[in-house]
Amino acid sequence: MTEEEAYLFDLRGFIVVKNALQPNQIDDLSRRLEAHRSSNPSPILGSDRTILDDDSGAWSAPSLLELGGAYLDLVNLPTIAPYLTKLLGEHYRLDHDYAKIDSKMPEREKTLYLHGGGQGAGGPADLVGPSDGGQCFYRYSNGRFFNGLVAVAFELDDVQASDGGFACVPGSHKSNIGLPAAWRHSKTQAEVPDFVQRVAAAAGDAIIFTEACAHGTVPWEGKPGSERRTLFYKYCPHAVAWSPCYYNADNYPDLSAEQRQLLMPPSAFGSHAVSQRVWQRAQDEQRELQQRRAETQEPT
Ligand SMILES: O=C(O)CCC(=O)C(=O)O
Repeated sequence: MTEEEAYLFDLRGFIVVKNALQPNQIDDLSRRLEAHRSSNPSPILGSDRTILDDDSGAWSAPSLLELGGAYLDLVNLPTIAPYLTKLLGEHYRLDHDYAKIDSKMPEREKTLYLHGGGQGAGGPADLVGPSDGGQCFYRYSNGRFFNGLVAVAFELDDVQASDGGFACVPGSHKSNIGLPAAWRHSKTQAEVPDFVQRVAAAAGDAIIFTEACAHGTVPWEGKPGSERRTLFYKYCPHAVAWSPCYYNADNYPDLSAEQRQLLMPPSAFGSHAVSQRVWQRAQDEQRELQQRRAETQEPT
């Protein structure tokens, strides 16, 4: 992270990393996503959940990691990893992932809903968490960044600012006053307040933002038939969790040892050997439990 990028991240709450993905990676990600969409009418929302609950919507959707190939590479991409170390410290963890596809939608489904913002969270009704449990904080002190959740949005398509897509209230991650309710929702682009910055990006760029910055998705008004396909990988410091469940690295046999460590559940010691052993034991016990349940359900 250059001095200029650090300055801009602290000032605005986001930066755009140009060409974070190589053309062959964009092709691979795009091909696998389209293959999945063609056989699955409801696209993956993410993420892998060790505890599956069919009623819980997004929390029970499969992870993008199931698509394999470059989806695994994104976990610890060399063009992005140095930024994450700077913003989250050593031993940060991947908390959740999902794909988002923006296109012309019915009116009710395309509202810009600004969330996050203020010191920690955006107020009692905020999507990022009704209370500030530390999940979305932002701070810079002693020459270091501290973030509760850092999002990396990998763009697979070119997006002009006027098309729609990622937008935020620059600087709101340091605001002392929550976002006024009147500005939280915009049903059309015309309603979007003028202090909201719409961020353009090219295919292969990554927008890195702190979840503490008030942000959302501007209603899509790109060319007819156009889409914005964005892959979100969101990371926490090693002791922080945003999502209620954790990855099970055993579900993805092609992960490297380093990638497996990034899928660890939160703990004070990060991917320390002791925490790894404890987590391994928990996973082994869960597997055994599932096996015993299956055995007892078998017809006699
Ligand atoms: O569409 C976007 O880039 C913003 C997505 C968003 O609001 C989020 O990831 O919390």
